[in-house]
Amino acid sequence: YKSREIERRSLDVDGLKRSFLEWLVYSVGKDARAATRRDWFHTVALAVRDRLVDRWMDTTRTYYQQDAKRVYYLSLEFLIGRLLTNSLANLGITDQCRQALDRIGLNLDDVVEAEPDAALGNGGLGRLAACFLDSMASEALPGYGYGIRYEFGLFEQRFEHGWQVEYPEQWLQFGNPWEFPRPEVLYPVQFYGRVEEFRDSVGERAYRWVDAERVLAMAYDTPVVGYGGDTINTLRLWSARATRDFNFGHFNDGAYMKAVEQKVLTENLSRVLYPNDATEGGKELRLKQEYFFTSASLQDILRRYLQHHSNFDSLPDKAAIQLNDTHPAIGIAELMRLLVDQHGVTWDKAWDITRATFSYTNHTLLPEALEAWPVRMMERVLPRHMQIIYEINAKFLNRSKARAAGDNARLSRLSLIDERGDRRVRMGNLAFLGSHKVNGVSALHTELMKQTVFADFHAEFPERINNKTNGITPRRWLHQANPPLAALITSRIGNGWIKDLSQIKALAEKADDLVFREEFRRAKRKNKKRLAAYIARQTGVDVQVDSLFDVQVKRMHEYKRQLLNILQAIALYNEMRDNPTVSWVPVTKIFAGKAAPSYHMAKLIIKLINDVAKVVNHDPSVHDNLKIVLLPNYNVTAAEIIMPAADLSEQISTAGMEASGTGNMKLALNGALTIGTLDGANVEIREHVGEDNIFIFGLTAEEVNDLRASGGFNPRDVIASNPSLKRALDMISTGVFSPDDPHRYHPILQALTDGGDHFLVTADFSDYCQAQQAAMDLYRDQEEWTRKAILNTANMGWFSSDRTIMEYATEIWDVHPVKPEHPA
Ligand code: 26Q
Repeated sequence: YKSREIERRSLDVDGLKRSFLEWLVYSVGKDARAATRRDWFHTVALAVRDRLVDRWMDTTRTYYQQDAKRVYYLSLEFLIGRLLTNSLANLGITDQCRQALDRIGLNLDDVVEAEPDAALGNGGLGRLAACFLDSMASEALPGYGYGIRYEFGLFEQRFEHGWQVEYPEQWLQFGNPWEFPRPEVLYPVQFYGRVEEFRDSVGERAYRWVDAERVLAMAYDTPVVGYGGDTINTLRLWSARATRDFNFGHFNDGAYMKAVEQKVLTENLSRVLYPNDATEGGKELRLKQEYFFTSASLQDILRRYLQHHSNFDSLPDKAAIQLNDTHPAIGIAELMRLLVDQHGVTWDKAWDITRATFSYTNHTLLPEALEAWPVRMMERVLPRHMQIIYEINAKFLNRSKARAAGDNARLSRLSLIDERGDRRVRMGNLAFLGSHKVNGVSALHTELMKQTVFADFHAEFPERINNKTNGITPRRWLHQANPPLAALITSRIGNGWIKDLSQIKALAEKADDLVFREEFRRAKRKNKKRLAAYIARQTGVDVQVDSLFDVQVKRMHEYKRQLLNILQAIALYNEMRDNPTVSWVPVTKIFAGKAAPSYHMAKLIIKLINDVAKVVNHDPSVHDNLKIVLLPNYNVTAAEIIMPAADLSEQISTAGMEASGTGNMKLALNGALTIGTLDGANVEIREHVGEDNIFIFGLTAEEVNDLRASGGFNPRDVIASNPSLKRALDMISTGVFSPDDPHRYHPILQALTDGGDHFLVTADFSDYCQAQQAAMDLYRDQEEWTRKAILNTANMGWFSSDRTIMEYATEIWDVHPVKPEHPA
């Protein structure tokens, strides 16, 4: 028994090896000859998990004993990806683990490949939440993530005849070794029913929610290992369970099958992640998901608080709750309900506590992406919350009325209810009003918030809006994803950068060092070879390792303008065919990204890229100087292969539309040069890397705004005056890329012409092509290109999510690092 205990903690090669063999036999239930790669993954993960548990409990106990202020990050998405490499690296036992596996005749890299990619998110917002978890743990901040344990993550994308087809993503199929089910951590969550008014013990009007349906939320905990392995925080995800009493009623009636059916329906609540990264209006199940996890999280937060306190006065001193977009914004009404209805706090006091506890991050200005739930639905699903929202609104509008001085348009814009058409609850307004701080995710985005969606609220509460420019974790996005470059950096400046990315600045002086440049290129080339092999495996296309790897990887969206990129590719293809004797810079255009299943235009753009790729890649007249690939099923794992291998980073959204971007940061940190518009965090990337080391083109946000406002833009004129654009569009419209269906791309051409080209693809085309030309010209000068690439890496230190998270901690949450205490 004693030796077993030591075994579970040992970090040396022998101890790890013995642990692996023991886990394989006694927990996975296989012998070494019969074990599959997946068995070994489970074995290694379970053994590594053992090494976390003591420190995890130490961390949790220390927070409890010190009654530390905690921050709760409420997010409907956590795009974490794989955890094995991450856990090993943060614990600092990668080498030991590799050697231990060597001795069993196994390769760590193969074992790692058997882990499914946890895709509990759509894109930027979900990945940001995952980077924040890593940074909170690495900065020793008492931070908890709360979300949903979806049984199915983001769909798996395949291409069939060039079209996107979605398949269920069954990440839990073979079990999840990282999670700890907590069947005893169970909270009731209610839906439907009605509200009854009654008189409380002192004769005051009070309300209770009755005849509601009940669902249980059960917790699953995943340890979040900080760098160095000292702090280990918790990600708590909720899973829906049917209540037992509910089923028994039916059982006694003999309606057994009905009861089981009901149970399945109830548990659908946590079945699947919604695959839209912009709102699709009004799906009831989505509203129920939002309330389900928010209510369970708040009950859990209050339970923890009440272990040390007997009233709620100091809740804001002990808990900060961050709303990741409006998806958990119903939490504001829910905390009011819990305080007022369940715990007897007075309304005004409850409101002060609520506001002091919540803060809200906005991630988009797109009007179609601002959540607005139909009042009719809210009244049915969450009747008491609808009342509370009316009450908050009435009190607020009453107060504002005095200042609005008869400006009814202004009052109706401030209202929590959109009264136009079917009445809707504006979740952004609720989140703003119920928070003490509201932040945007880049400097430009935050300014635009003040000028557009929240202009009226900003006038009312000028201190509330603040900026927190996004960041990325250097552990996953440089240290783990890019071993060749990480090793090179460490060889020159030591490994302090992993924990404090600002130190990477010291590389800047090496940009003029010929030997360093050579080694930097060699690291990039290694990564490009790895990506080339991945491309060959995934698509069958062979690409030249020494071509310019031009990368656009992100969700498929019209505003992100993959269309602009593929049009430029067609124009370049034509130039190459027209001028076969010119010595062209070989270019590989790499795309990857999923489209929301109901977003037809985005899916048509996917088909277009695949159709163009097929023609170009098989045309011998371009002599392999241009290849186009669209990689299927972009996810965190694919990103870890792609980011380190890019030469050029495409960040070409219509200015004013991309809130921040975070792929832009991952690519620049890994030594890609950016070609981009002055949008989102690109603006700040330019400031940091220097304008000589980035290719900026296109209309600015202000120019876009003016152009749209004046209505003075006719895409047909622009097309007519640009022969290469006209030719590219003509090729699409005459079926050069779709001979089987020449009219296939009519909707795209329509949008670019009669549709008014809302995303200004034609308006920016010529400037974009010039910037592309400048990039290709520079690429001929490999020394100069490498110099600029190094300066990108060296100047990206500020974009660490450690910096971002410390700004949240000091300026919004007032939470402080707490060092875990380890008992002797
Ligand atoms: C809402 C309601 C119903 C169904 C789905 C949704 C939904 C889901 C996901 C709406 C939006 C999202 C995701 C948005 C997102 O990822 N936004 C990105 O956030 C990043 C992190 O701040 C930014 O860098 C990106 O610019 C922004 O697009």
